[in-house]
Amino acid sequence: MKRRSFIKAGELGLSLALFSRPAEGATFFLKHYLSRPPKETPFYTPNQDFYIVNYARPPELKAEGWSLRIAGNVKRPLELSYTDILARPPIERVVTLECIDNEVSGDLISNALWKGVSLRRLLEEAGPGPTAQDVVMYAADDYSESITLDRAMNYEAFLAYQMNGETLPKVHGFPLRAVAPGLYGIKNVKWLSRIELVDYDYKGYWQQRGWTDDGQIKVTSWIDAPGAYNTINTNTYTIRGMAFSGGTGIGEVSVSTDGGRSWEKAEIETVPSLSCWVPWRFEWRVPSLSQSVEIKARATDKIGRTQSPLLAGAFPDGTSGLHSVVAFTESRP
Ligand SMILES: Nc1nc2c(c(=O)[nH]1)N[C@H]1C(S)=C(S)[C@@H](COP(=O)(O)O)O[C@H]1N2
Ligand SMILES: [Mo]
Repeated sequence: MKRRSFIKAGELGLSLALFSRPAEGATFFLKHYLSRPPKETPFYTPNQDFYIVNYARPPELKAEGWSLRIAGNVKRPLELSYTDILARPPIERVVTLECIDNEVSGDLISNALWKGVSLRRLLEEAGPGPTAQDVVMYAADDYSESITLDRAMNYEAFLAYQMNGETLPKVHGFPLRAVAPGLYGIKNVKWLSRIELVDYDYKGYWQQRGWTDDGQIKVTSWIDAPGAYNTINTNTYTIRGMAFSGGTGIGEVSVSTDGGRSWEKAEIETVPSLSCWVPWRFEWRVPSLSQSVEIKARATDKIGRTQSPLLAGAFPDGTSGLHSVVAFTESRP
């Protein structure tokens, strides 16, 4: 990576020298060296392409001999084998996972159809004590995280053993992982070994280091096409991308082709759940002018939260900002 950009910097000097006007030289450089093809984001991410974030080596677990304990402040502690889990009524949901480290338009986000058992159902079997506050999830790699009992009961959280119709792959948490719609990846604990209900606000590994306890996903959207510094010389062009809100569904996406001065509504696709990303598109009538344009996207969810334009890094509660892509249009006869 570093070496590539070093060579490019050298090429920049060369190509700039070929032009009398520096601005023209810069445009030439952007078009020819930094242009990136449009991105294809398939609605369902194939398992082999699904992003992975592991803090340790994935533990080698066998379904045989593995069990999940549900204990702590519950009336009837449970110990469930893999076959016990599979014997419970299954649920299937389309949920997009996003890492809290994902940059706006980054790659640490993927979408799958998951199959598993409702966490609410299992907790009801165990019977939460009246003073229980947090549901702590412990994993075989020594990771642990918590969600509130309210989150566990009322936001369709589940424990998944299948991903896109296949047995949950080892790197994604085999035999069983949590899927917590609306909450960043950190709360979606893989390789589950034990669930404990506690009467206090449990601070997991990241909370002890100042990261968000709540973990609610921020509204985001990004542009897949055009790619950076593409040249567009057709009369119309389909600007497209994706939007995601966590668990609240996308209500609206707007697009600007003038750097954010004016906005127009994009078309959004109908998707199978409120907890997955949403493809959008905008048919742009391309001006017949030789110019650079800055394209931006902005999403609003179904409960009226709008994507924040403020640039934020991942710490402490997730990135924000508007994705922007610079492209070049050309005058046409
Ligand atoms: N046990 C365990 N669970 C974990 C992690 C981990 O390292 N260990 N990483 C978390 C993080 S930061 C993210 S973003 C998601 C990633 O899930 P994936 O690798 O299946 O995409 O898992 C979460 N659950
Ligand atoms: Mo993450």
